[in-house]
Parts: sequence; C-alpha cells; structure tokens
Amino acid sequence: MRVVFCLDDKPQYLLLLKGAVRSLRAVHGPSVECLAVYGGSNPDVIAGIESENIALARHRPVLNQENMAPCTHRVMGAFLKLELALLPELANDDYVLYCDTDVFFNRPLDALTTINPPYLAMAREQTAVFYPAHESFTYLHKNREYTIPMPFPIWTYNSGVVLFNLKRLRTRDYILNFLDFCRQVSDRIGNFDQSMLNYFFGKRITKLDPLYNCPPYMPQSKEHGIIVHFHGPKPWDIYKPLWKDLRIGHFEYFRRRWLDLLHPEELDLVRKMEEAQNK
Ligand SMILES: [Mn+2]
Repeated sequence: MRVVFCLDDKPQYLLLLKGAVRSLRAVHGPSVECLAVYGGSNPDVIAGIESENIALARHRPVLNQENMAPCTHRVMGAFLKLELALLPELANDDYVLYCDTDVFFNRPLDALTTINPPYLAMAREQTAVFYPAHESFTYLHKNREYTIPMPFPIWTYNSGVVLFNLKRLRTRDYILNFLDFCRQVSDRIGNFDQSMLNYFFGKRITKLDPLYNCPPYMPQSKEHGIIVHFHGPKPWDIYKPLWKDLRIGHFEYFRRRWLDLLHPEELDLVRKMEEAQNK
C-alpha cells in the first residue's frame, strides 16, 4: 500500500516530508512506495522532493481560494488530502495511507494491509467528546439537495493519518459529491478538513488503532507507536509556551530521532527555526 503525503508552499513542510520519508525508509527499506502530492508551483519545493527520490504528483486543487470561504485560506494545504481519489497517479490504487508530513514512522506498517475500510479509517483524536454548532448541513450536488444530520455529540477522528478506500470514493463519483459538500460548508466548519471528514462520513468511518496516529506524549508511543504524529508542537517548537503541556512523555526522544535523520544544512535551518521562537 502506498504512503501518500501532501504539501503546499509552507517551507517547513518540505523539511517535515524529508524526515517522514527517511523514517519510513528506515523501517521499510528504500523501495517502499510513497508519493508526495504538491499543490503549488515553487521550483525549489519540486527540486527538494525530487532530490529525495520521492515520486511527485502535482495537483491543481479543486478546493481552492476561489471557491472556499476566506477563513480556510490560510490552511488550504490541509484540504489536499480530501482530493486523492481524483489523482491520475493513484488511479490504480484501491487503498492508500495518507499521512501528514509531521509524522515519524517508528514500527512496520505490515498489519495495515489487512484493514480494508469500506470508506476510510482514522484514529480517534485524544480529546473529549465534541458538540458541533450545527444540527445539520444542507448542500447541493448535481442539482439535488442533500442534508446530513449531525447525530452528535461525537468522538472526533484525527485527519493526520487516514487510510482511504479510493476505489470506493471513485465509485459513482462519490468523491465529487463529497467535494461539493466541502465547498458549500467551508464557511461553517470548525476544524477544516478534519471536520469535513468527520461530518460527511460520520458513522461510516472505520476506527483505526491509535498506535497508527500516536502523539509522542502518549506513554506507549516509544515502544508500540507505529506512526508517531507530532500533533501540536513540531520537533523545533521547543520554546513556545503554548505547547508546553504537550512537550512531555517521549516528545524529546522522538525529536532527537527526527533530528538524527537530518543533514547538516537542514539542522542549521532547524536551529534557526528554534531561535526564531525566542524573539
Ligand atoms: Mn499533523
């Protein structure tokens, strides 16, 4: 099963992508199949992906600044993952594992191939139950009105790691129905791409073992975490008071292991990012 990452032009994404793919290759060997989906056109980003021998899919996002609410514009890159079923590069893949770039592969993914979710599988967010602000969402698709009730409160699933059944999403253009939903509710959605997946798919989401999306502050992350997700503080966020409560447990251990994957000039960049927080 291919591992897919998405990135836009935020410079730190390229660095995170390199760390993630190097950790994946350390666990599964250099021939593990992965794909970087890039929604921008910066030649430096493209060169960075290619120099790392990562297959590249350039994609012009269907969900973009012209058709999405202004409140989403600063995080447009987060919506790319919702469009994977449209990519010609993935047309022959029934299932793919999407991962954020802020992950570290700690253990083999072998058992994942036995999970064949009818739509998608995600692990639960490490938070309390969530009460959405809306009772239902109504949207139009092919001139027909659809209403999705919110049977909540719910536990939210985290969109940092998503096992997508692309075959299912491509069937009868289901993906286009979903993207119509995303466009039309983008002004009222709380947590962007994550809320769109949770609200639209609801009870059709298959529960993924939390070890596939394990924050480094969880006690089990070091020994058993399969995919460690720098959810909250990134490896260079060592000073920001905001993330203090999350820099616990094995955060420092995984930060070290991530830094060990970097080349000297990349480490210089990380030092600069660390120092910038003190100013
Ligand atoms: Mn993330």
